[in-house]
This record gives sequence, C-alpha cells and structure tokens, in this order.
Amino acid sequence: DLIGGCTLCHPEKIIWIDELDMEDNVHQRLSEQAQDTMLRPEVEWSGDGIIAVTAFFPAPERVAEFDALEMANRMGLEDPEVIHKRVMHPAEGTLIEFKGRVPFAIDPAALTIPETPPVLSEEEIRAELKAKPMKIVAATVGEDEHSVGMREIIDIKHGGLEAFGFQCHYLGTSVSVEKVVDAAIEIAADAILISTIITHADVHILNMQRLHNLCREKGIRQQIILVAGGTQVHDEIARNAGMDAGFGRGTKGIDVASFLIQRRRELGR
Ligand code: B12
Repeated sequence: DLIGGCTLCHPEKIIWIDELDMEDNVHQRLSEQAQDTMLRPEVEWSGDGIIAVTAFFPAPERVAEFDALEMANRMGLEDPEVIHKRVMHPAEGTLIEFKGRVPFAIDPAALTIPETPPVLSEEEIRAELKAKPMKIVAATVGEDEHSVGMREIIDIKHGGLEAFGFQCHYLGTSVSVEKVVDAAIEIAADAILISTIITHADVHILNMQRLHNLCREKGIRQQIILVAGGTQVHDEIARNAGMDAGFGRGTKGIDVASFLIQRRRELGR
C-alpha cells in the first residue's frame, strides 16, 4: 500500500487530461453522469449507450456487412457502424461485429432481480457430508453425448461434487432414464443428476418429465432429489418438468453441492 491505494479504490486520484472542446469533454460527461441514476451500456465512454453485437452471416463479406447494418436499423440502434469483419471459409460466411446506440436507459431501481440461491462454505459442506454421507447417480441421458458439463459438476479435478465428499456414481453418456433410475434404486442414492443438453423437439423437457414420472411409478420420488442441468436448462423449466432444481450455463460444483445439502435439510433427512 505504498501509494496509498489505487485509482479503482480512490477514483478522485485520477487526473483527467483537459480536453479542448468546452461542450463535450470528460469533466462535462462525468458531471452529467453523476446526476443520472439511469443505466446505459457503454463501449467508448462512460454510459454512452452503445452496444457491440457479434453476428455470423452465411454470406459473402459485402452482403454480410450491409445485412448487419440493416439488422442494426431494424433493432432500433442509432448510428450503426460495422467495426470488424472477418471472412471465415468462403463456403461458410462472414463474422461481423457492429455497434450502435440504444435509444433508452433502464432504471435499475425498477428491475425485479431474483435472489441468488445461497451458497454454503466448502467447510460446511464437507463437515455435513462427513457426518451424513450422500450418494448420487449421474449421467447424460437419452442420446446426449455432451459429457463435459456433467463432468465439470462431479469431477474432483474441476472442484466438482467429488471434491466435497459426495459419493458419485457416474454412469456415462447416452444413458436411458430407466437405467439411471434402476441404478439409483440399486445403490439407494440420495439424488439423481442428469445432464440434458440437446433440445431438439424439446427432448430436454421430455427427459426431465420422464425421470420424474418414472421415480413416481417406482415409488421413490418422495425420497430422492432430482436435479437436471444443461445449456438450455434453468431452474424454472426444470421445476415445471418435475425436478427439484435445474442448473444452466456457468454452474459450479459448489452451487449444486449447496443445493443438495440444503434440499436434504428441507426434506428433514
Ligand atoms: C463440445 C460439443 C460437442 C461434442 C461433445 C463432446 C463431449 N464429450 O462432451 C460433440 C462433438 C460430440 C458434439 C456433438 C453434437 N452436438 Co454439440 N456442442 C458442443 C459445444 C461446442 C460445447 C459443449 C460443452 O462442452 N460446453 C462446456 C460445458 C462446461 O458447458 P455446458 O455443457 O453448458 O455445462 C454447464 C452447464 O450447462 C451445467 N450443466 C450441464 N449439465 C449439467 C448437469 C447437472 C446435473 C447440473 C447441475 C449442471 C449441468 O453446468 C456445466 C458447467 O457450468 C456446444 C456449444 C456450446 N458452446 O455450448 C455444442 C452444442 C451443445 N451441440 C449441439 C449439437 C446440435 C450437437 C449435435 C446434435 C450436432 C450434430 N448434428 O451431430 C451432436 C449431438 C451428439 C450427441 N448424440 O449428443 C448444439 C445443441 C443445440 C441444442 N440446443 O439442441 C450446441 C449448443 C451447438 C450449437 N450452437 O448448435 N457437441
């Protein structure tokens, strides 16, 4: 702390370079912004309202460029401009980045922001599992070969459930829902975790419903915690499809571990 804190912690230490334009300069913009509680995106300067969009067009460079500008107009962006273009393989098309200003600002105070689910500390999870172990059965279901996400959630090397002391039985990829339920019954699992990434014909929803219904038919639904995850899965659609919870992109092992522990407490086990 030789310099007494950085300019991120103490912005008053920043010495702004004076600009020549009396109407449009850093001081002017910052003082205007200080009064403003509305939120705008930014690209060039603080709260300038500009967004940058990346889009791929299956078209040659020039067509893609003008297509992007037309799209920006129809999106209601002001002063649209293409800022980057890259022809991929000519048979594929062109990657375009464009920017433009959104003609509105959002009042953050008027937003409805749901609470983030509580995350327990690693120590608390480990201690609870040591006192009362928990077994889970996991698989990617149906014809789903996307195993990376599921492995991230359970593997010890990714800080997954194994790292906290959960006993994980990973059955592999493209496993039928029936097989998953049978395995859970065989080892008296506390929870079933399925990964369902592909969404063609809403197969991810059908997989979740099938799991819930099968557990009911086999008489284990009351005792078992059902969790689904995947790129297009989120908590609401998973609960509507009969799961106890659903997890999407960016989920970490500790999020799922926290949920499982808290759900078991709620169930009074
Ligand atoms: C790698 C990949 C593949 C690899 C998979 C290899 C493997 N062993 O996993 C291969 C080449 C096999 C493949 C094949 C196909 N793929 Co693919 N694939 C991908 C890709 C590029 C990355 C997926 C990935 O690993 N992400 C990284 C992980 C960490 O993220 P994640 O999967 O989202 O997982 C996180 C969360 O979702 C969540 N989560 C996931 N599962 C679970 C489970 C639980 C219980 C919990 C709690 C949380 C959780 O936590 C994870 C960690 O944060 C995606 C595109 C993308 N960027 O997502 C397409 C993608 C998923 N594939 C897609 C498609 C269409 C296919 C094919 C059908 C293509 C084809 N026509 O043949 C085939 C299907 C094959 C099959 N039978 O499954 C589409 C799916 C579209 C859709 N919504 O249905 C995607 C989105 C690409 C696209 N934009 O079109 N694919």
